[in-house]
Formats: sequence, C-alpha cells, structure tokens
Amino acid sequence: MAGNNLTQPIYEQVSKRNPGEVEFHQAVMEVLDSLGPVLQKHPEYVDAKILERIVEPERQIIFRVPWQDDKGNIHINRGFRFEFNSALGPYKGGLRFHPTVTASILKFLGFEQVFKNALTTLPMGGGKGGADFDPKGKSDNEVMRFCQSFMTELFRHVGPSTDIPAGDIGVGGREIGFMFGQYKRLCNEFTGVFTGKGLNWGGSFIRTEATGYGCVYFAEEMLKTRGENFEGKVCTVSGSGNVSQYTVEKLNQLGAKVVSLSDSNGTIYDPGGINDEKLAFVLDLKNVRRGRIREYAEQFGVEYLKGRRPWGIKCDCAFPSATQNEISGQDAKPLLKNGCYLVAEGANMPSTPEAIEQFIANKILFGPAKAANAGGVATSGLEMSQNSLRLSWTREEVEERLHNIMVSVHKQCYDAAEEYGQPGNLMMGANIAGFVKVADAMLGQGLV
Ligand code: NDP
Ligand code: 2IT
Repeated sequence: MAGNNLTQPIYEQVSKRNPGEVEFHQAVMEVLDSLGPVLQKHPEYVDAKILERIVEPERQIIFRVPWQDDKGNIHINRGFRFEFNSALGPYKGGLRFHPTVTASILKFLGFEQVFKNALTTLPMGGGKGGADFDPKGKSDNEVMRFCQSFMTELFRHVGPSTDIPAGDIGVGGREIGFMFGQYKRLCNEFTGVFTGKGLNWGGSFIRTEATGYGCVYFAEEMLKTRGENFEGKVCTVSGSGNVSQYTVEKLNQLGAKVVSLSDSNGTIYDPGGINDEKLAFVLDLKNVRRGRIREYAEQFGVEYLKGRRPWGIKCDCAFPSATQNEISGQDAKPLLKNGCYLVAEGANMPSTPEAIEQFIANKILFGPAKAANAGGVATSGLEMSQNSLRLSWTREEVEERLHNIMVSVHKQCYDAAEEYGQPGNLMMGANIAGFVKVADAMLGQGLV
C-alpha cells in the first residue's frame, strides 16, 4: 500500500526494541497499515516523527507485588502500568488481572487505548496496566490483600489529573473497591482516581453496562447503513463476563436472539435464545458465585461445547467479547460460510489479522475494537466529568450521552474511511480518525 515505505522501518524498530512482544507488534502493524494515505497527505507528521513517538510509551512502570494467601503462604506477582500517551488528556485505561498478562499484552492494550479514547472525543490520553495475578479460586480476602499490595506501589504514579485506571479482564467492582480504598488511605483524599466505582461512592450509572451497550449501539449504526435493524437477528456472543453480559441485555432489548456465551473452558449453545431470565442466572453465576458457563447448560438443558468457541454456530451477527485473538483465520471460515455478515468487537483485538482479512475481503460489516468497544471508556470519561462537578447524572442522561457518543464514533470512522478512499472499511476509518486527533495534539504541544 502507498506509504508503506514510510511505516515499514517504524514497524522494524518496534520489533527490535520490543523483542518477542507479538501482541504489541500485531496491534502496531494494524494501525501502521492503515496510515499510508494519511502520511502522504500530511508530510508534517513524518517530519515531526509522530509515528516514531506514538509507538513508544511515555512511561513504563513495572513493580513487585508481594501478598499472603489465607494459609499464610507468600506469593510474588508482577504489576505494570504503561502510561502510553497524554496528548489528549491524563492517561486513561483499565487494569487487567489474568495469569497471561505480560508487557506485550498491556502494551498492545495501551496502544489501542490511545486511539480509542481519541474517538470518544472526551479529553483522555491512553494507558493500561495490570498484573499476572489470577483472581480465579481466590477468596475475597486474598483478592483484597493482593489489591492493597498492588496499590501500595501504584498509588504514587496515578491521580485524578494524572492517570485514572478502571477495570478490564479480572478487574470488576470488587477489585476497584479494594484498590480505591487503599488509594484513599495512602493519599488521604477522596478523588475520582478510578472509574467503575460503586454507585454510592462516586461511580456513574451505566458504567457497568457501558461497553456491552455501546458495542450494540455501534453495531446498530452499522446495520442502519444497510437499512436494517436487530429485530429477529440471531447473534452469537463469546465470553460471559462484563462485556458479554450487557451485550446480551441490549441485544434482547432491541429484539435480537442471542444463542451463545462462553468462557475459557467452553461454549453453551441455546437455540431458543438467552432471555432476560436466563441472563439473570448468568449474572449470578459469574458475578456472585463465580462459577463456570457449563453450569448454564446443566441448568437449562442445552448443549455444552467443551473446549470450543462459538464461531461454528450459525448466526447473522457475532460479538467476540472475551479476549484477544479469539477468532482465528480458521474460525472465520465457518462463521462466514454460515452467513454471518456483522462482526462487532466487544473485546480488544479479538480477531486475528487472518480473520480480519477475510471480513474485509467479504465486505461484511466489521466493527473494529477501538471503535466498537469505546463505550466503556467513554462512560468512564463521563464518570470523571461527574466527579469533577461533584454531581451525578441520572441513568437516562448517562445512557443518552453514551448512545450519542457511539453514533459519533461510528460516523467518524465511516467518514474517514470514505475520505481516504476505502468506503465501508471501518477498521481503516477508526485507525485514521483516532490517529489524526492524537497526531495533531502532539504537533501542537511541540517535541515532548
Ligand atoms: P471479564 O473478566 O468480566 O470477563 C472475561 C471473559 O472472557 C470471561 O468469560 C473469561 O472466561 C473470558 N476469557 C478471558 N480470558 C480468556 C482466554 N484467555 N481465553 C478464553 N476466554 C477468556 O472481562 P471483561 O468482560 O471486562 O472484558 C472482556 C474483553 O472486553 C477484554 O478483551 C477486555 O479488554 C475488553 N473490554 C472491556 C471493557 C470493560 O469496560 N470492561 C471495555 C472495553 C473492552 P474465564 O472466566 O474462563 O476466564
Ligand atoms: O479496554 C478498555 O477500554 C477498558 N477496559 C475500559 C477502560 C476505562 O478506563 O474505562
């Protein structure tokens, strides 16, 4: 593609400087591949070395997290925060607690976050953090001791105008509560340093629902471009955590039928549809009892596909909402063959490059993660605004703002794709629209 002679050396430098960090390389490659036409039109970005700067995190923090389990045994985990880019506002992005967490995973997520946050049009830079801690099978007290130890180091690097973490995989309301409590104790101040807080201590209505709701709103805009809506559409959803749960809720509200959910052990297939009553069972199973999705199949007498993902199930629309690289090139084949014509990414980077290539070649509606799942961080931005105002907006007001933001994110991607000669390619549109905002802010702020 034109302009690749400008981006290839940058990709090579990223590979060399971050050896073995394959997820980070993958995320950088996807963005760089979209930017050829932008660099041709804007030589000032090339001269100011915007790309070379944007792929290098502004600050990288790595620390030891020692903690004791209920039996008194000592464990050591590794904690991270990548403060990627602050051109548009304080660093903003979630924390992930999962045994697979590495610098590569968090750098890919931090890099994506920069452009995603730009698309929300709210004043937020990008960052990401977390630890290779596995909350599964741990008691509440063990999770609390881990969170307190994690914050005992992280507190000095974050703040309501500096860096504002939130949740991600393995970090939900319980973990945010423990970390916020420890921050407050160490700093002796009650501020909006986290988003995703409890509703009675500074949280915002709709933050819990925001990523799933936002992803469905984004997909609704994609369908509108073909004169369609969700009424009667058969949808598959992967994962069964926060994003998946509220994707199902909103799809049900809009008249679709969701036939799958999954976790890292397998998939449930419910051809009758996961109605609101069954969804209530999932919320209790996953958020309170912290059980496995297999129990849904046992409860409702439906099929359990052990060790499998949902992509072999016939559907109109697919919502990958679990984790990165969960739709391989091989998975994309049956998905497309069975007639799926909309993929909206609730998770971050769930489709491999081989899968995306097929989606684009087949001209299906493809909503890339940094646009489709921007509703979560957008509502975090709204939580920050409310904290600054020391006011809280109603549920209806926050949901309306979220909806408007998702319509605007879709429009920005759609328009940029058209402007740069790839109509309908929302992946390219998202990369370009997000990049241009950050690049212009970086130009304006001089060589920093
Ligand atoms: P949760 O921890 O609530 O749920 C994660 C779900 O994904 C679980 O069902 C989990 O299954 C499954 N999962 C996690 N890791 C793997 C894996 N390696 N293989 C297979 N399944 C896996 O996380 P969220 O719902 O918050 O996050 C899901 C995705 O959405 C992530 O990609 C996240 O980055 C992204 N996202 C989240 C936002 C938010 O606001 N929370 C905002 C934007 C994006 P199991 O229980 O077996 O681990
Ligand atoms: O990937 C994401 O956008 C998130 N996990 C949400 C980040 C946030 O700060 O709300």
